[in-house]
Amino acid sequence: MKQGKFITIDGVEGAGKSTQIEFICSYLAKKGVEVVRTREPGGTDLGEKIRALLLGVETGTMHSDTELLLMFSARNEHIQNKIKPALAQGKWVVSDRFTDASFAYQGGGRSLDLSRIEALENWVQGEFRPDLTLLLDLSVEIGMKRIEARSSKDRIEQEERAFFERVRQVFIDRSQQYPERIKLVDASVQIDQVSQQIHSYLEQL
Ligand code: Z5A
Repeated sequence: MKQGKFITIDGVEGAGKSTQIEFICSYLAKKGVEVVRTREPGGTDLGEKIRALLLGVETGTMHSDTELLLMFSARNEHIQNKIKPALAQGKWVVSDRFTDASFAYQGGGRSLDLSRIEALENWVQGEFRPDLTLLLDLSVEIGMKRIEARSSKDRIEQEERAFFERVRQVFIDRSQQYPERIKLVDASVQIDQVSQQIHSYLEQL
């Protein structure tokens, strides 16, 4: 049976994920590929409700383990009810963030034990992993400058700079740990130059 490909895109805030997802989806569409665009946390009706709890400032404080478990609860819905069914129909799925973000934000940012995140990854996903992960790498300073014009920050965006430095470091570490899957993209350059780097990885896929 024809099986689609699963592409994820990740990075610190302001790295340009949303901008580049537009490029990826239109590139694949031109190639005649049917694409499902989605995001995490979220992507399903229940997942979007969990997203609102996770990111809404009105939620207030939340234990870091609760945050991690909610990320994986939303992810389970996403995989079972959206990602896997689409792939089985031969569609390609492009997700704005996936499990690498749990390692970076909850593992790096919140300093949770990475082996516990791995245990959840194996439980929820089994051997299921993206075919390609594009990691948009950018200094925290530039990323923050790019989004500072936004009127409000979500619950996680309100963290201090050191949190996001730890997030970035875990992303970089993972790209070195899984070089076959995770491709580091220099996101500090102009939009079309970022797209060019992504283009070459898509061609390889
Ligand atoms: N999270 C988590 O903690 N654990 C998990 O497991 C998962 C997620 C899955 C989701 O937010 C939050 O959930 C996120 C991680 C956490 N938390 N935080 N904080 P999200 O992914 O929905 O939103 P985001 O991370 O805040 O993304 P973003 O801020 O929207 O950034 P972006 O999509 O990467 O950037 P953009 O919107 O494409 O671009 C930002 C601006 O920069 C915009 O004005 C662009 O025109 C501009 N831009 C883009 N590229 C360039 C270049 N190359 N040069 C100059 N300017 C550029």
